[in-house]
Amino acid sequence: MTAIDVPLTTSRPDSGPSRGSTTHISQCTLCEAHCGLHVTVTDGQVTRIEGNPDDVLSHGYICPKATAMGGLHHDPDRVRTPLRRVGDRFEPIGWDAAFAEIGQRLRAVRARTGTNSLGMYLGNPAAHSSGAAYGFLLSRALRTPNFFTASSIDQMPHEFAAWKVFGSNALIPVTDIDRTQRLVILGANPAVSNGSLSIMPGAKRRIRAIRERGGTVVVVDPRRTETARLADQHVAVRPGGDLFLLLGMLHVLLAEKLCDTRAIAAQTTGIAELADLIADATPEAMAPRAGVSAETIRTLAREHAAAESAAIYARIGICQQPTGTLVSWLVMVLNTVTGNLDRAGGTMFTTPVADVPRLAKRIPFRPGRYTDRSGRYGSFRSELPAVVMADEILSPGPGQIRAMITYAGNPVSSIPQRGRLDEALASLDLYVAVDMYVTETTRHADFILPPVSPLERDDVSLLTPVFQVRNTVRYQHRSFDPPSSGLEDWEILTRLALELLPRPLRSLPGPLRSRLVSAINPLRLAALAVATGPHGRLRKGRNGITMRQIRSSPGGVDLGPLRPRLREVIATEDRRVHLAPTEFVAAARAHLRDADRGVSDGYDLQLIGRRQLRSNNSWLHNVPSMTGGSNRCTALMHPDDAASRGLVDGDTVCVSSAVGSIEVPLDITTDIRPGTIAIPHGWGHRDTGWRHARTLAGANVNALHDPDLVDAFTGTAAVNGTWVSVTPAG
Ligand SMILES: Nc1nc2c(c(=O)[nH]1)N[C@H]1C(S)=C(S)[C@@H](COP(=O)(O)OP(=O)(O)OC[C@H]3O[C@@H](n4cnc5c(=O)[nH]c(N)nc54)[C@H](O)[C@@H]3O)O[C@H]1N2
Ligand SMILES: Nc1nc2c(c(=O)[nH]1)N[C@H]1C(S)=C(S)[C@@H](COP(=O)(O)OP(=O)(O)OC[C@H]3O[C@@H](n4cnc5c(=O)[nH]c(N)nc54)[C@H](O)[C@@H]3O)O[C@H]1N2
Ligand code: SF4
Ligand SMILES: [Mo]
Repeated sequence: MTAIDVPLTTSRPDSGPSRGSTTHISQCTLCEAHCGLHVTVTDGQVTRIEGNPDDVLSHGYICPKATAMGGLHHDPDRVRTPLRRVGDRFEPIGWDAAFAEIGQRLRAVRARTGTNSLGMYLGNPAAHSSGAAYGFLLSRALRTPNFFTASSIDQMPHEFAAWKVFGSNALIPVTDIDRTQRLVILGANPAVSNGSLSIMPGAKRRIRAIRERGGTVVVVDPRRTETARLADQHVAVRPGGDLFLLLGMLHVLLAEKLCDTRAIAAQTTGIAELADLIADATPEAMAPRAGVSAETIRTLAREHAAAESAAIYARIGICQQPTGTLVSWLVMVLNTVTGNLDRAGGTMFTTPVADVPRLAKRIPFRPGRYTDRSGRYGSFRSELPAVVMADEILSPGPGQIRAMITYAGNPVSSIPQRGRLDEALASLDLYVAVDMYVTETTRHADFILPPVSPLERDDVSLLTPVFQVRNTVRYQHRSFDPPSSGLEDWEILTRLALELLPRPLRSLPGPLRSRLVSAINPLRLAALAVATGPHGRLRKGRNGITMRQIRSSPGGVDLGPLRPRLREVIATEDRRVHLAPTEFVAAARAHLRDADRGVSDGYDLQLIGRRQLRSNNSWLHNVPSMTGGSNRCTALMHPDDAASRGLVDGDTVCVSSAVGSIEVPLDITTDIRPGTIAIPHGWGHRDTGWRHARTLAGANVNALHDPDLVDAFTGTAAVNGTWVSVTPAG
């Protein structure tokens, strides 16, 4: 373990009865919410995990997944030492030997076929520790265009829209849920997910509070979700119908002069182009395409305009669509034209400790600098969409990927790829996985490099505060000392990056190298970011916060509610909000012109996703307490659709699309819109090292999704709305 230049865990004696117990102030890092935890350890075992009531953002809330932090830590299947492939088995190898051999083989591939033949995929949990920054550092050291992340099956549409509208992909406005009087949720289920890009641990309580203070909550979703149950109104939009719903709302807002266009024009451009675009998009014209009545569209618009404050919060349901970027753009437009951008109770930019929104103005950002080899996708955020990864590995020719690193990702499960990624990863000259499990993906690796468990690391997340619904900063204390040979992700990634540097740097003597690596440890960088950030000592003098303060506070430091800062952070050249980017208007026009195709090539149902409270993408099914009960991979179907196919509850059905088919049990419910079925992702773990997960039923829903069906602007996989048919299995 490289020495970390900060004190170890701050722990306080347990007030409970068991002797020899220590309770640590920690954080759950399974999702963006990073809920504050009290982790009690007795004789080396996690014996209790509770919400930290002092946590300045989660206030004691935890979801049922929090206890999995203990399950993961003690999981006998978790990889704890570096592994090297020998034939069809993995054998332990020492860290130094692993880095030396990987370095030598990476450099050999680079010498043989060039930097373009190196590739990297960075997955979701990377963003839940400081490791993410070092992952990006490693991608730079690889100097390859073939860098992919889970963002391209996730939030890229929001980033692309933010870049066009506000001038930076980092400027995604956050929903001010705690002060709004009207919340419209579009394609998100925060009661289960606890918010993403508007991070709101304890979302249910926050949503209930809106209604308790006399406000209104509306959920627009093809399924009556756990969130919809808390709302005043549920609008069962047709999958992919959001574009038309929002265009219809915009028509009403402008045609009925419900917005103060003069005030809007002062800080924006494009209002006239918008008016022109929606001239014929009447609620009556939009209703069939949206699958929502004209009256509902009209009322949604009027009530939004009339509310004291209002926010539309849109998330993954609308990103994973062919119209993802357009819908994300229209959400920004509607929030702006109703006067709800940059005001309390609307949508606002955060003021986080590390001032990413402000820094974003200075970071050079050149989208479209290069493309994938087919020329279909331009780079965005210096990466290419993950749907092309299999092709970039399998298709011969210059630039074919021959060596790959994956970090905290399971793309074989999480990406639509027509089942080709297995073959692709197996065909590489070198594949290195930075992960703590043998998964659908990492089982193909030549080396698996496991980080210590999340309960064994101290950390401060600088990324999640950028999207929190309140400005805070919190410290994650370790609950266990790491094993003496354990490395954290950032150290593994830095060691890999060093192997790509010229000889004098990569062959430094061990002690010197350790000093160099520890000099850039994340806690040091965080201390620097805090000191120089908007709340730090350099700006605020003695009133500024310090790392010492953050570390010693029992639940983090509260930095106040979101505050108006559009003028300060806007990054467009003319410092105005661009409401009508030319290419968005043109694309929206094309959609309006297109005839509605209704059903598609004999497939008569539309498949959407579904997140489950005790699942976490693909990797929590090995913790037995997280499985069973309702947490199963089933297809939700409306009783009318079941009856017309002669299907009954519990039947195993075959779900087929143009690209594949899977078998799953049927779960019949009126909660889903007729014509739609919902299946969760991340299931089907047969060929992995997850001994418990392997025994569970379930299938990989991404086998049904076509990697060529993507959001037009970002290549984000459009997994919501895939046309399928359902028949009895067997
Ligand atoms: N328990 C749990 N929490 C999680 C995760 C998890 O796996 N499990 N994953 C985390 C991650 S990585 C993320 S990105 C976030 C995501 O957080 P959310 O965005 O809240 O994710 P979902 O619950 O998938 O919500 C998407 C909703 O969109 C709806 N939908 C599907 N198609 C359409 C459509 O065409 N239009 C509209 N309007 N709605 C549609 C779906 O029915 C679903 O209710 O959650 C995070 N939190
Ligand atoms: N059909 C469909 N597909 C989807 C989605 C959907 O809604 N529908 N949602 C998409 C979304 S929003 C996301 S974010 C992606 C996620 O896609 P990915 O990021 O590719 O996959 P995960 O399932 O999150 O897998 C995470 C991996 O990281 C490992 N891991 C966990 N913690 C750590 C850590 O601290 N360090 C390291 N080194 N490894 C760690 C786990 O063992 C696991 O192998 O899935 C996407 N796929
Ligand atoms: S919402 Fe649940 S999984 Fe996410 S951080 Fe909080 S406790 Fe962990
Ligand atoms: Mo995600």
